[in-house]
Amino acid sequence: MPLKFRLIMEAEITKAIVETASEDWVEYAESDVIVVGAGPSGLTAAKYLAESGLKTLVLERRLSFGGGIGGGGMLFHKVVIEREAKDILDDFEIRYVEHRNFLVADSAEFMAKLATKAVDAGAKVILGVSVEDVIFREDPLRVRGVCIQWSAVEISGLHVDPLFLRSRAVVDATGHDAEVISVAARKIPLDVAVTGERSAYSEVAEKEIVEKTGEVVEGLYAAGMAVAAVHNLPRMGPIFGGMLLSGKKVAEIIAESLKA
Ligand code: 48F
Repeated sequence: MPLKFRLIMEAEITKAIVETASEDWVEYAESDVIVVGAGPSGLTAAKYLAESGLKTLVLERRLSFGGGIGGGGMLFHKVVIEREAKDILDDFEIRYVEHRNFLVADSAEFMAKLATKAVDAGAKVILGVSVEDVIFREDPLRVRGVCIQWSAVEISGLHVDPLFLRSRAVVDATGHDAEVISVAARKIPLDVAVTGERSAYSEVAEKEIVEKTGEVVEGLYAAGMAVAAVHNLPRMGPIFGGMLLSGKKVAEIIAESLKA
C-alpha cells in the first residue's frame, strides 16, 4: 500500500465516524419514542415499538446491552422465564429448555437476541449515553424528551451542559432506580413519590409490575423494574417474564396512544 494512502486513511476513518454519527444525531434529535435503558424491558419495548412503525431510539449508559441479564442468577449463566412470556421468547427466537414450571434460557443468548431483534425491527440503539433529565411543558403537564450526556462525562464529574432530544414519548426502562422518573419527580416536580422497590416476593412482583406498567405523567412511561421503584413493589430476582411482558405492554400502550 503506498505511503500516501496510509497517511490519508486516518483522516478518512475520522470523517467516516464523525459524519455518520452526526447524521444519526441530527436524525434522532426528534423521534416518536425514546427508550432509556437497554435492559430486558427496554429492548423488548424497542422491538415492538419499532415494529409498530414508530421512530424509536434506545439510549444506554453502558457500552453494552442487556442490563441485569448478563449476571444470570448469582453469576450462573441462566435466566428463568414464565410460560406466560413464551410467545415473546418465540418472537425473539430465543431458545430455552423446559424445567418444571419454567422456561430456562442462557443469559448470553437472551441478551444477544433481545438486542438483535430490537435493532432488526428498526430501533436505533446508542450506547455510552446517559439520560440526566427530561424536557417538559405545562398546561397540561407533559414530558417531551430528554437531556443527554456522554456517560464518560457523567463519570468524570466534569461540568458539561447536556444536549436535548425531543420525542412524543419517553420510556423509563432504567431498572431498579427508575432514574428518569426520579429526576422528573424531583425537578418538575411530579405528583409521584419514587419510593423504591420492596424485598423479594417473586410472584407478586411479576404480576404487579406488568399490571402497573404504563404512563406516569403524559409522555413519560415506566417499564420493567422502574415500575417496581415507582409503585413500591417487591423485587423478583432472576426471573424475566415480567420484564418481557412489561416491555411489550408499554409498547402497545404507546403505539395506541400515539396513533390517536
Ligand atoms: O437494570 P435493567 O436490566 O432493567 P430492567 O429492564 O430489568 C431488570 C432485570 O435486569 C433484573 C430484575 C428482574 O428480572 O430484577 O434486574 O428493568 O436495565 C436497565 C438499563 O438501563 C441503563 C442501565 O445501564 C441498564 O443497562 N440505565 C440506567 N440508568 C440510565 C441508563 C440512564 N440514566 N441513562 C441511560 N441508561
